[in-house]
Amino acid sequence: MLETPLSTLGEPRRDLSIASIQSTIVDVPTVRKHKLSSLSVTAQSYVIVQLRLANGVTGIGEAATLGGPLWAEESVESIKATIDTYLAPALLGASADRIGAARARMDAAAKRNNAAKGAIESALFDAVGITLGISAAQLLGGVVRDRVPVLWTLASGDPDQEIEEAEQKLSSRLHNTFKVKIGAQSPEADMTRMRKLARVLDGRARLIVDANQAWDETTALRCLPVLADLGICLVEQPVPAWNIAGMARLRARANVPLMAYECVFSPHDMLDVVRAGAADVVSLKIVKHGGLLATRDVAAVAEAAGLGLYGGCLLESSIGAAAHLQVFAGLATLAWGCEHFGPQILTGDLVTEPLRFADFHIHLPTGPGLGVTLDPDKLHRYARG
Ligand code: MUC
Ligand code: MG
Repeated sequence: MLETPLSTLGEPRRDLSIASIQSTIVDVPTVRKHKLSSLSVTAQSYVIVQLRLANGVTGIGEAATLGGPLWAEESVESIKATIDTYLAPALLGASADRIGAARARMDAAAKRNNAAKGAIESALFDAVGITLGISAAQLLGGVVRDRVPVLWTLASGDPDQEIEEAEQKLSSRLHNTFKVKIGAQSPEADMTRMRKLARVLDGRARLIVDANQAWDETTALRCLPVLADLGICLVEQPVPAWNIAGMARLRARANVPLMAYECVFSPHDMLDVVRAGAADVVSLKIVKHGGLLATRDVAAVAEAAGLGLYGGCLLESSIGAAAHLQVFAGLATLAWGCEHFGPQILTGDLVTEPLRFADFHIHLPTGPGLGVTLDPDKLHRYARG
């Protein structure tokens, strides 16, 4: 045995063996339609994991999806089935503080299924942190920053509505960077929309765009100079995830930095993007990478290659957002801030005390584990069926 698990230390409080893992599908309506290039949502679906230890502590985690199995392969239905049938049985009785070993057990029980694994690993960090009275960020090595600049995503497709929404966020000092979702309409219509947004918000806000893989290489070649002229500071995943060589060719000619998103799930994907010279920035996300530890692995590859880091989201509630913040808090650099707008786009959150947004930043919650507490009434209210 290489180490003494905390569960053998004698105090009953320290019995960290995993007693049960429960998963619940919830659907929470959004305040407005959120339109991406290939899907739109009016309710956001999650699987909430409650992982109970033998010492009585329960940790929570969340797996988010977008549009069923449209944004990625996993849907809430498949995530729940994978957790209940394969991942939970592989972990029952194991010691929760051996998170690396739990990761290996999950990988042996199911290939990929990263959102499902990420939700369970979040719950492990939460349960162990609560037991020890320290945050997940502390378990991961400690806090470098306790707040992160946070942007807002404009995604109704109607520029007048989007300007009104942006003005509201600016005047309440919640957000001064906006990510505009493009690709659901023609490139010409999107460029007209972007000209309008850039003109009205000029000098008061930074704009980035996210094409969600909508363009082919020639369309991207035509549009990137327009976006660069408008002062757009970052373009996310303009071409399909498979077209890493195309993204590298675009990057060589573009005057605007490119962010890799759908093309980077694993650290190996990250390495491929680095080798191809296909991106300036990478968007990190627990559901893509499969957990807090894996998110750090991807970040390490990107950092080693000199890429900028950006904290992505999949419209997580405060539970999933808190798990991300616990990782983001400990990264050496996070030059591009993050985008956790989920808690504000939902008509109701799932925690007793939502995350704090102030002065254009989202704040790392204080408190052990993930730092947020599941509200059982809300879980009940939004639970499917
Ligand atoms: C993405 O492409 O960034 C998450 C938030 C959002 O607006 O879209 C998704 C995925
Ligand atoms: Mg994106």
